[in-house]
Amino acid sequence: MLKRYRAGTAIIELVQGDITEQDTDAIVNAANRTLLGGGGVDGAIHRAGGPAILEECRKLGGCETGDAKITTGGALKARHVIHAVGPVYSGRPRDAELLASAYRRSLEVAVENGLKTVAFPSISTGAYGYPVREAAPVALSAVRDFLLAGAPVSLVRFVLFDPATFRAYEEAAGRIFGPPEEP
Ligand code: AR6
Repeated sequence: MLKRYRAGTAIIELVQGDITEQDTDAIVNAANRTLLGGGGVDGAIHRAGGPAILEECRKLGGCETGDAKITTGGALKARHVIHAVGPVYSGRPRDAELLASAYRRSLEVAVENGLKTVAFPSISTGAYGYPVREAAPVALSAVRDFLLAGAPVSLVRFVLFDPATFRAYEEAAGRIFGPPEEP
């Protein structure tokens, strides 16, 4: 399952799958403020990437909510992992600001490191409880706005783990971008 949209000269893709298998320049981790690992996609990335990632994370001194920091990709196909911290859902307007910031900061860190292709999971919609129907338009709009501002990133791929999450992003993308490009 692959849906493709355009934002300026960049491509935004939605796929259902496992982010640890992506061959983009960077994959983004939905981390917590300690950056010392956890469950969900964080656990999967550290398992697949091996101990080198955690060793680097220990030196980063944590990360604020809405911010992102980079390490190498260890044994992953992706050469880099960008560890982003989304908000724990509270139902307040600030949630959307912090979630958008986590996406934007991840892309800024990618650009600072010369990276052109980035894969994201659905940040905050697992353990952090952000309803995916609310999170998807925030995530897609934040990425679109960043790309439309002329950032030198050619591909942003959302790698969505389960069918319900994929559908929520597909519906939001239809509202934001219109119909997907023909395959
Ligand atoms: N590939 C892509 N997406 C995945 C994968 C995978 N391999 N595994 C899970 N997901 P979560 P959060 C999806 O809970 O809500 C951790 O303990 C998952 O189905 O991983 O930001 C951290 O250390 C869901 O759609 O992240 C933090 O403490 C999405 O990834 C906390 O969880 C996000 O779910 C962060 O919570």
